Amino acid sequence: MSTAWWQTAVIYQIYPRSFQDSGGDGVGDLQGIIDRLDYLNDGGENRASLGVDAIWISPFYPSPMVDHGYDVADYCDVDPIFGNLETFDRLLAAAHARGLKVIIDFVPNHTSDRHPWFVDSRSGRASAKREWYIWADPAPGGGPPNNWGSFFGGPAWTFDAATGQYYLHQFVKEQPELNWRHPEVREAMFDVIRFWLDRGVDGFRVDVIHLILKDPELRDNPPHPHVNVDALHPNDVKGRTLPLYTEDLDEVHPLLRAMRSVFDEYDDRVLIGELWGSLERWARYYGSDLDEVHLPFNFRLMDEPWETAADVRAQIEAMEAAVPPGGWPNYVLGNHDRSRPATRFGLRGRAAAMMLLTLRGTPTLYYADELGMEDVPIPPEKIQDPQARGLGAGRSRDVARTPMQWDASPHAGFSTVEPWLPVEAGWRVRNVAVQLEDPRSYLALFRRLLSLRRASPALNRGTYASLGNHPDVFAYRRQAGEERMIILLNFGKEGQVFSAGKGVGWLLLSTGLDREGPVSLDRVWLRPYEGVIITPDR
Ligand code: TEU
Repeated sequence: MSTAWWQTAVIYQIYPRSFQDSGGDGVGDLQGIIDRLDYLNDGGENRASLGVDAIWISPFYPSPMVDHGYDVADYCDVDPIFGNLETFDRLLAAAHARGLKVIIDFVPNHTSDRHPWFVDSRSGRASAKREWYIWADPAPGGGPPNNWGSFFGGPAWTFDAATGQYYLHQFVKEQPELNWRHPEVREAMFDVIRFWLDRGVDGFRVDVIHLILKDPELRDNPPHPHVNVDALHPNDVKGRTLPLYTEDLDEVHPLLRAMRSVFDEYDDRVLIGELWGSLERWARYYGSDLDEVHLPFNFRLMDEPWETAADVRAQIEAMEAAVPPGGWPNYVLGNHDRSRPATRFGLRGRAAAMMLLTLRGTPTLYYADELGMEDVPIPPEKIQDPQARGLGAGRSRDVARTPMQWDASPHAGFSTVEPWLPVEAGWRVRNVAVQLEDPRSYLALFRRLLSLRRASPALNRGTYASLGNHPDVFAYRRQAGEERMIILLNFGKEGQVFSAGKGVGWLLLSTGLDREGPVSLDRVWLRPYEGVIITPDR
């Protein structure tokens, strides 16, 4: 089987506001990313390099930043806070010189309300761009056209007094939704994709691809049959309903095939889709002929609660069974919308990291998760996230968006001034410089895992098979040709003796980074929460 670069790659997500500030304004920027590329991949043998293969940069386009860049005012430029197109071209060249691929974000569902298209659209009902967005008359008797709600709280409709109609927005009201049923919208947006692919980017992560079409009749979503309305935030209109007419419509698949064909005009580019849905619905986004997205983001390990090894094994096996023949899995443990994995997994965090980097499929690693960064409590007056304004401080995503911690200097080496979000209190000990010196740090574990994965076809492209059904130890084998790797992850609080076969194997790596050497495969001792990688072949 021939392997595409994005199958064996490890993707590193950069939230550009928080990676490195080079301009001294407390917000990260593209030059900052250039300055830190050697940390990610120096293209050589430098031991300080993490060794990831691709970066995905969250939006850096001109934006009023109401949703921190997911409200795009111009798809073909760079916000001055991040640099300009020339900085972007230098970033791309510098990354490529190191063999590092660059994936950027595409936000097709909505623009900013400052985008010239929307300014035109709302200028009058006769505007040539009126139908580029989703406008509707008030309901008979007044009020929003239907019961659709916003992910960020409140109704998904805002009234425009000047033209007497409502426009749709399933996020903040400053994110009006494009009408993808309009052929001119499709063509304009496909040209945006070409603009960046022509520039040399290696692919896109596409925001909420399951939302881009909605019911043309604007029917009410049905009430949610199971939700406890009293437990919802009073403003959570959306949570009271099932998104039958707003998400995952069947017609989205032909549209994604058309989008994919734009990528196929170029060599070797990757299309990654962000979407949520049941396993069966999710798997359809590969396309019936693998002709939609290359990688539909798989958030199951991030979103599903898991307490035991049995839970995780069930998740992985169900996912492996759902992926269509020839489709390639992927795994995400953390991103800019969710609580940090080190916080969610606690003592199981290192074993979870080992799992992410040894399962079959492309892993996406969120910046600073390699430091074991935890959620950072944000004082109420410093909260930035619009989701917190709509649904309460408990829903703030800021906790996972704080500045990268490079060293023990003020502001953790991220900036020379106070950053846009506070640096975690423990930055003097939890930072790249300290962890590079500590052979047992989280960062040391990630570097070892990445280098093992890179060198091992079994790990980076091999087959997957579960081993046994132990309640606390999640065990599996990866294999490519003659090479085999056995991964044992003890998610339980007790030590375990696990039988992984016969004969003698070689323990290559423990999550404690404190042992290696021969082991009897029929009696592998695992400490509480310990994960190990063993090769039976040495
Ligand atoms: O997120 C999509 C999404 O569904 C979010 O509602 C997410 O699940 C929620 O915020 C979690 O608390 C994407 C982006 O990743 C997110 O940052 C944007 O705010 C959103 O789209 C709108 O573009």
